[in-house]
Amino acid sequence: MRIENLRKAFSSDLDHFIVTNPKNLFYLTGFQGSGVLMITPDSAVTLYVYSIEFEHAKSKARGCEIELLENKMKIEEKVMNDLKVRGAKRVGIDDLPISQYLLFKRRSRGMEILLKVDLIWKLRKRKDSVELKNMKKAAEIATHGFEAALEAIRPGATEKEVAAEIEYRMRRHGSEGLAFDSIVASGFNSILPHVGPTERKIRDDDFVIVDIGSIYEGYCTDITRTYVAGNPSVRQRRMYDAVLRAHDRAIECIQEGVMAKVVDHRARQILSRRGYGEFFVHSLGHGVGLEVHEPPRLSPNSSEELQSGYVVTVEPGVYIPGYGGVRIEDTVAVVRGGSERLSEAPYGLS
Ligand SMILES: [Mn+2]
Repeated sequence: MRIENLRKAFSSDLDHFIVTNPKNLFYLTGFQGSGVLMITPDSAVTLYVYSIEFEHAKSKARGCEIELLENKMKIEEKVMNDLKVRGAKRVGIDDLPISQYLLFKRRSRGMEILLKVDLIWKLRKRKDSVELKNMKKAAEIATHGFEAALEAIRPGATEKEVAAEIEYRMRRHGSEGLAFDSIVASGFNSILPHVGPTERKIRDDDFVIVDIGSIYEGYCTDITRTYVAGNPSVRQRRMYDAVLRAHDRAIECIQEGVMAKVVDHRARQILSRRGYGEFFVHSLGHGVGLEVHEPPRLSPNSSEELQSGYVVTVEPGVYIPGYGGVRIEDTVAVVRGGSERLSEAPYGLS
């Protein structure tokens, strides 16, 4: 079905398509590993793999024939030869390292090789019900991670110790790994949106930003909560409330047909009104799926319109140099009539 959708998408412009990116291979066939998938204008679809991946491909790959390559043969050579024999002229290719692109290009012998990264992204951006179910499960696993975080965050514990407890708990609840390196950033570290965990010991009045992601059936989640190790001060509460309000209002304006930049603007507007505008230093969010950072971006200069099935993060943050930072993030699906938060981790500073 997905392969058929891709064929429909490319056939007005291209005669063949080759797929190299492991996430795209997984999306289209169910097999994630190294190999090359060739999609033809008729019904033939071939997955080329070496013997190291052969059994794996045989058990997982659907909707394609599997062609075993001899180890001495270069995969790019074989694919380009077969394309030539088939009379290919305009061949699309997905996202790949430039070194591999050149290996294909050098063997193109008159065929045009055209980078068509957007074609598969257009399909991957819209998650189907199975993908949404997996992403919900990933979010549920991360919720267990936040329970572990709340138990582990106390004055004297290091950021690394807290991260270890979170990661262990997520594994115990079925996470296949980490969607990205966990962030546990306390005190002054919390003003750096992407740093930590370090050996720093958490102190009584620290903000602690916990930004974590689990993986289920290949699908990632990305969620952030901010806590205070002791009793939050009035200033900390004021900051937290502003970020939570920006987060809630932004989620409320997510629906099919809304421009991504409008959602970003909503959050920015609320933080500005409360005097925090200059401290919101990144964009509001990004798509999530098989990868933790996917299109579309929710940012001031995005030209994308939200569609049902898109899954995005909403993550406003305020980072005050010399003081501390707060970020609250959820993974949200665009659904008919509005949006749905996939994550259920509770809010609150402690
Ligand atoms: Mn994120």
